[in-house]
Amino acid sequence: LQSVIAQTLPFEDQKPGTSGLRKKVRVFMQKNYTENFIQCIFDALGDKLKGSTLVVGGDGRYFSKPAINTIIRIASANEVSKLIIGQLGILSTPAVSALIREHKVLGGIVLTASHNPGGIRNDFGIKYNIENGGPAPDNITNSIYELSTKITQYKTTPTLETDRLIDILGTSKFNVDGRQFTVEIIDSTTNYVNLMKQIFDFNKLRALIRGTDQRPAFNVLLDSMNGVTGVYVRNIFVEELGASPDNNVRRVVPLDNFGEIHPDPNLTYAKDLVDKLKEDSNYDFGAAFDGDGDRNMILGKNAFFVTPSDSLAVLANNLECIPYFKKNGVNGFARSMPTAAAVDRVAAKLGKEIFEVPTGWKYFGNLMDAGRLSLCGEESFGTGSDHIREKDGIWAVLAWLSVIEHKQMGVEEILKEHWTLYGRNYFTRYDYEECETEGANKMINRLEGFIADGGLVGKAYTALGKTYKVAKADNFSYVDPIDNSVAKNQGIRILFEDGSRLIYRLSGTGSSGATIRVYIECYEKEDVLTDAQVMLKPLVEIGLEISQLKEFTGRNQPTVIT
Ligand code: VG1
Ligand code: CO
Repeated sequence: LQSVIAQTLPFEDQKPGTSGLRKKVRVFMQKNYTENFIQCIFDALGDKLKGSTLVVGGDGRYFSKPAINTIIRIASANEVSKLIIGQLGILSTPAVSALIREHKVLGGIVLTASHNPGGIRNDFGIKYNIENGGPAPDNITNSIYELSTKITQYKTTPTLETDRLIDILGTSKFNVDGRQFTVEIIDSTTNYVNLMKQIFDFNKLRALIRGTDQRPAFNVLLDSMNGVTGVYVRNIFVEELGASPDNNVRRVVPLDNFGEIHPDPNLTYAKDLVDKLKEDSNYDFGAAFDGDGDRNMILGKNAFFVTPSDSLAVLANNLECIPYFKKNGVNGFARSMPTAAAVDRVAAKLGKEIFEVPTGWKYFGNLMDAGRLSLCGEESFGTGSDHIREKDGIWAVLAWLSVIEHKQMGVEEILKEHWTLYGRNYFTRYDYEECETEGANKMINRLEGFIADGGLVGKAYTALGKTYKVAKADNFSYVDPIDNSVAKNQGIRILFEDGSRLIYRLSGTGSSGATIRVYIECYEKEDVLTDAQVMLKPLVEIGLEISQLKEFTGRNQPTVIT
């Protein structure tokens, strides 16, 4: 086969966001749009690309197959020596990360827009992961973007027959320009399932889920939301751990449009699961995952909600019951900046290092590689450890079940015990999705003005009888402790004297308009059982007042509250 050089023109909008390039499917379908971006990824890798192996796969959303075929042809022409691809293009984001590490390859390309809706009218995405298995750091995504603004040609092998190539397990070898090019189609779950077996005690988990002579079965309901985790859930929970395919799992067949739902595990988009647990008190536990399998939501009996910031803290406090940590020890903990600081209290008590990084999993990778970080999380339903370099929804559920098995306590009991010991960091996030960009930018600019002129500091705000005084206000900036790289303007923070926080950010994962996120947090030592929305109401009002969000966006209500 002979490769050719195809002429092209740059697109102006190929700047990767928090987690890769995400656009409407029709944007990716434009002539040369996907080709350009793939070529720019390869060009950004420079000399390392020649002779390399890459992993390719994704959540199976609409447009995955044509995108993978494009990657195969362009990779072959760019002297990549081998692609390892999940059958039918299916690999969860954590599974890609695990494969890159297992096979010690140069990197991987993940085809997903994660929790964004899929299907022809919705979103597609492409993300590059580096050799540690984690999302490419800013310097690489910036260089991909730079290249995309200048690209004039790409290399491809148009005659390489890709039809049904990814459907069947096995290895195909091609001769391209006199070099050998290999495509290996692998089972989507084998490697990941083996990794989970090494980390957790499957015998104990099976006893928990199936019950024993002494104990009834712990009744779980796992919701894959028609996303990629379905295949992993069936394999791990049904086949390995003996969960019932009828009663313990739901929506476990991956669909390319996620059945027209928003595959985002939170109280709004996974309301279906919440309602099921409320209706049926036979369930002891519920969990949901996002489209690409890196997010998780944990619920207890009657849909008792565990906020992700608390989930992280509880796991941090109980890691010793998981074989992986027993063997490897526990290094430090970390959270993204907007995540509530519950885990900080656990770190202080256990004498562990704690890191606060910008939003996005890519900022955890260096700390893990340096052996400083074992467990981390984000308020956006992301939890994970240094077993891979992505957050990991299934891992989080297995970790929670391990803690439950070890403590022989339910979810709500575990949380209440935790709060009694540490106090409670109340947290909520208000999302205003797809606002008009102009108004959202004006709002943020005005807040930035307050920070520049120092005007907020010392001011007192009162709402519903509570008064908060501003101690500090800034735009979060992070210096990576390992490579000293700097990430600026990562979110506006208003920090109050009592430790409460208000944070404002614009989302970097949306595909249209501007999504504003407002993060609200306070801490209570004694009063730990109040409803979070009630407890945080005064701060929410103050947050709206300071930002004038309603005036700038015309929105009276958030789209999603978590
Ligand atoms: C959101 C979350 C962030 C998360 C990112 C990717 O980013 O807030 O915490 O890391 O999504 O998650 P943003 O910029 O929209 O706030 V997912 O499951 O894409 O992989
Ligand atoms: Co995701």
